[in-house]
Amino acid sequence: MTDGLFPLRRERAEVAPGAVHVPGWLSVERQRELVEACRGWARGPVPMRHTALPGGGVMSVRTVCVGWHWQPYRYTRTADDVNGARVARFPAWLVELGRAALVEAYGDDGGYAPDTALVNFYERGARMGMHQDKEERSGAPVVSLSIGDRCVFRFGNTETRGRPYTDVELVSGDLFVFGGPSRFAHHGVPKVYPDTGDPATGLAAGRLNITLRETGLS
Ligand code: MD3
Ligand code: FE
Repeated sequence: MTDGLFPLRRERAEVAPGAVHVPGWLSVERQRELVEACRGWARGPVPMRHTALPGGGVMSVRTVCVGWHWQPYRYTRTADDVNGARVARFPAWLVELGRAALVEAYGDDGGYAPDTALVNFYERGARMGMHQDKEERSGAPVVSLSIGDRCVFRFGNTETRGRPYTDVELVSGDLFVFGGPSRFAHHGVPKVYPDTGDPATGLAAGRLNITLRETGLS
């Protein structure tokens, strides 16, 4: 089945080798807990903000990091591009959630030990251009959790930012795991559909994405 032709596919699928989409993995209750946790991280010690880009622009999404702070294009323990504070520590329950995600996707957690989470918030009109995540020194999978408004997630290839790519609709509660040959593929979020989330998650508007990663740093 081709996602581009069937954007409403809502079954589990391996979109590319190592890239597993599990629709509806998070219960509404679990999503509500995650929204609350993200609200806490967004307040501090490092406030959620639009990341400044080296070229002078800012990203349209707002981001807060947990465990390690990501800035273009490195990880640090302190948020030197925000307020200099040490980022929030990475909680044990989030390690367990990451392992459960890998068991769900691959049948085995592979000793997964995520130590950073990037929380992205998409307000109306926010998007994310095609990019690779390659600041991590580990080839361990990335776990992505979506809450709130539906979006188009574009999953590309490791060679170029352009075609070929596959568009997948991500809905509140969806899990996506990117491991193996998919770990360093280009990807982006070209569109978010406003007011398509379920307020029962605690998110009245917008889209929240949480990614768990292993930095390979110490
Ligand atoms: C595939 N976030 O934070 S999640 C990011 O929805 C990021 O906010 C998007 O891209 C978002 O870097 C997409 C899906 C995702 C995240 C990381 C990946 C896919 C990935 C890393 C490698 C391969
Ligand atoms: Fe990314």
